[in-house]
Amino acid sequence: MVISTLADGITRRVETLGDRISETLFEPVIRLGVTGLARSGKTVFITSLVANLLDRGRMPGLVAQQQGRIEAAFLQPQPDVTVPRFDYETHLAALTAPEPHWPESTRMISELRLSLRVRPAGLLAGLQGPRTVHLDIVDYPGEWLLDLGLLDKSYREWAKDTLSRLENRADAQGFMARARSADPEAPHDEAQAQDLAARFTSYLAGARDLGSYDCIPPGRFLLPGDLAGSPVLTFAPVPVTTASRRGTLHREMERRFEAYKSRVVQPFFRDHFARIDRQVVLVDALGAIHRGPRAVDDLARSMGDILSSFRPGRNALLSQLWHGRRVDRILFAATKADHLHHGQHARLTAIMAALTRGARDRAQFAGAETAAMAIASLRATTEETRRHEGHELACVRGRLLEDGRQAAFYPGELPEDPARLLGPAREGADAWLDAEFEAMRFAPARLVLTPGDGPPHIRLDRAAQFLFGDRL
Ligand SMILES: Nc1nc2c(ncn2[C@@H]2O[C@H](COP(=O)(O)OP(=O)(O)O)[C@@H](O)[C@H]2O)c(=O)[nH]1
Ligand SMILES: [Mg+2]
Repeated sequence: MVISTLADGITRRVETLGDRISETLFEPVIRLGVTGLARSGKTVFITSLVANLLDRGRMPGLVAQQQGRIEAAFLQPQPDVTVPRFDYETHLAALTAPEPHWPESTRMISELRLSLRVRPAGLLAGLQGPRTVHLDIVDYPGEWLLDLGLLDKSYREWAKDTLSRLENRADAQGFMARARSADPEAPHDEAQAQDLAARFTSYLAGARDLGSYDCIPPGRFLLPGDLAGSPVLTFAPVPVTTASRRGTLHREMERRFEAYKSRVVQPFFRDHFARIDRQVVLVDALGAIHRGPRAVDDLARSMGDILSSFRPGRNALLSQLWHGRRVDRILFAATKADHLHHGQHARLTAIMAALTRGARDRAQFAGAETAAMAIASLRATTEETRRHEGHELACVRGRLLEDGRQAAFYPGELPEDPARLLGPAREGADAWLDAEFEAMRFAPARLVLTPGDGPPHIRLDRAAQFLFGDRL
């Protein structure tokens, strides 16, 4: 164990050194991580970002583009041959079809390399020819980041924490009854282990489907990929108080938990996470606000947990992997801002900024530069003002997802002061006091693109500028 970790560390060091050398001598590589909880908008973000980098007419906020220094952009084979390629063409085809639809949801890691040929700025402009900058975009589920916290825990500690988090959740009581009645010191019985794991997983899935933003690790239980059904995913928390003895349910659960850490969690952090340079975390803040104070509080907590995985020195494994290197910019972006009339975008941004500040405090984070933004990767609506009972209402209009009808929609008013939302969320209120906030799902709009333009978006160019514009 110790030896293999050490050896991994050494290989990484050599690799990092290699990266550095090739970076300075040859072509710079920016690894951009794109993460967020399920359905936060990762696939749509990457698809639209790539389309808008290939056709840059709608990217004036990207400084290198505005200065006319980007000569070309093209997709290339990615360097990591064992990671699935992000299926850009299929996703773009879905969004730009005659009857456009949102892409299928994906539940795995994937990667895409986009290369930009850029002329240098400033003093170097006259001296150097254009260089090629590679943008390696890595899409991975935010749920996986929350697994980092498992590495510092024993099975016993994890089981205790998890059971206490589930104790007061009404929908967890089915699983809790089984867990309480299980005798951890009885001989291991595979049928019982599978039953416990299945009930635990179905609680996690149910909570997610109800729109809970409270993510309980292990992240792979919901996004198993090709590990589905394997023993590393067949464990669950049961109440244990003593050290485990051979042949017991307790010992087997512990063994699988440890295997999950070393065979699933560690490789992800080593092979993918520790190589990221810049990170965007997508957040469905409007969805959480619609669901109420509890969802917003859960979201705030998850953001803190996600941010804490980027904290330098947070964990022995990571310190070893980062080697003093680290992610130096993290953007928290509230997605789907096209559900709001632009008159409310500043309020959404303020809420996001407050959540980000809260997450920094919660995670005791003092590392990378962080920023908050409200964006729409793909704008599905147009704006419209309607008169209603003598008032002017600033609405958005779009094609409804369920029946394809065109409708104008007024979501409600976000408060000017984010504390009006974050206060009740922190205090565990059941509902917003003064306002209700509706959520509506729109289908993507039919697109007629002028040559040179990518799909319509809101502030995707600013997001790109923050994330990698300084390196172009
Ligand atoms: N209106 C609007 N909806 C979006 C946008 N981005 C994502 N969505 C919605 O969010 C859903 C989930 O997006 P997706 O990219 O698949 O999320 P992922 O699970 O994080 O990859 C989509 O099916 C859309 O309904 C956007 O920019 N505007
Ligand atoms: Mg996806």
